[in-house]
Amino acid sequence: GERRGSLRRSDFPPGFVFGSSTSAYQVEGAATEGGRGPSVWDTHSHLPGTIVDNTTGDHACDQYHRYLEDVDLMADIGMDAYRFSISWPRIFPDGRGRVNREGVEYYNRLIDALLARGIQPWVVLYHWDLPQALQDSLGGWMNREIVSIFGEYAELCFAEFGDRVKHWGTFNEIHHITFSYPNVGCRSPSGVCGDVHRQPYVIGHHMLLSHSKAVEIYRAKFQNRQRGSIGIILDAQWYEPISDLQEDINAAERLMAFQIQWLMDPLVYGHYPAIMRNDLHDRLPTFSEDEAKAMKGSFDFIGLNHYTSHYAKNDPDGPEFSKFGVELHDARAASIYAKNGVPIGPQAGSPWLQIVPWGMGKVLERFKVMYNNPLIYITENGVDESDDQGEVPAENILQDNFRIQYHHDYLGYVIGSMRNGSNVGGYFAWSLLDNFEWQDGFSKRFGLFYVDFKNGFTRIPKSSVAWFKKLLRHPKRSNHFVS
Ligand code: GBH
Repeated sequence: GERRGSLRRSDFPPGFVFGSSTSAYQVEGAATEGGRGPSVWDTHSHLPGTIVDNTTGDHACDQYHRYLEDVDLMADIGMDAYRFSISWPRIFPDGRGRVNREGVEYYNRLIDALLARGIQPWVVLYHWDLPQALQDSLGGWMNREIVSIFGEYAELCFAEFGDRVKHWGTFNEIHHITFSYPNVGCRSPSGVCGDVHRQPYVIGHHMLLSHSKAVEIYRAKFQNRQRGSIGIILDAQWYEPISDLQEDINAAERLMAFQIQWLMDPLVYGHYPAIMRNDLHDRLPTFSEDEAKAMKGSFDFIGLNHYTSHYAKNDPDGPEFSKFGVELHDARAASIYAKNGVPIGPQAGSPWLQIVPWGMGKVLERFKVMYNNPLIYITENGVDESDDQGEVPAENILQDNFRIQYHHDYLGYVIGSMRNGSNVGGYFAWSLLDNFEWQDGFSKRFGLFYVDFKNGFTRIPKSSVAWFKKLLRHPKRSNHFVS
């Protein structure tokens, strides 16, 4: 359309950061190389019949061997930052104790390569790949002991990398993990399932405590000297009430609370929100006074992963208990993709992903109003092509005009939100590369670059690469506004 391609860096405030995101298990590969220990995702993906296309992340995008090439790709686009995660079992193969220097050296090389090309490393400590050893010996996130063990891992990372890493994220998507990790943890031979109606809230509780422990360590021992910032990454889609009925409006509110208030209220106020406590009673743990104190204000920024929006409908009995059904069940709400047969937005490759740019504005507005306008970075936003059998010819995928439109339109709402006062500091596209899309294996392609997994992992730019390059090639306004 008309507006397409019209975005410029100068439409964004000085210093606004553009980057792309990945995560360790989804791109690194080299699962058994460099002294890396196994994670719960290795175990999970190797169970027969688990991943839709029967693949694993053993090789993924082979970034472990190709990081220099990937850093060059980012530099060529003009990206300011790269958000990646550290594989915990690459640093601590047994989860704790013995440090694998080869793993530390890998991340040193990656960080140095980024900095050499003027790209800021944004590092996430936990993007789902728990060391299998901690699952086996402790029951993983179900055991409270993990809080101090996560603290040790975080401290090692701050000490090794914090001289060069100035942006840290503790957890990627606690909300999502707590409802999906049980499938992962439980299905692995050592899985500890426990009570499925309590488990998500116990896991989430331990993750919040682990987050605040890491922040406490960073602030006490590193932040003054290293001068970096630390935050947490939340996932939130928008839920639009399917009707004007108060019961549907309330259902949408509950679903938003399960994603945002559940985690933000502790981080801001030190306790869980009433809207969830009222329903869950003692299934929701509580924070001691000391824990609440440490939790309050334990972030410098919030990372927001946002992709899509759905309709919410009241459902007093709760939808049937299913893979992600605990949340819908407990929120007594149904998540619906269409109203009167009209989809909420165009369908992307993944069934759960409808293209609804205005939802970005709604979620940003909610953070601004509810939490006194925190600093937010959009840490993931993106869209995919389906390649279910892995047989769609590359040339059919490379012309990704719908992806250009997606980023253009969602960025339009980011700009609109900033004009309305939202404090947004940057935007990261998910993802740099097509990669291992968890349960969906390689059947969904979220990359700006196509990856030919069957032919030497060749990276081929989709059209969106040229679009981002054009957007980013203009001089950074920040250069003119150095204070
Ligand atoms: C992100 O989560 C992840 O951080 C990233 O690793 C991943 O590659 C990216 O999404 C793309 O999926 O299958 O209908 O039950 C985004 C939040 C929430 C999106 C759960 C997928 C699955 C819903 N995710 N949702 S469904």
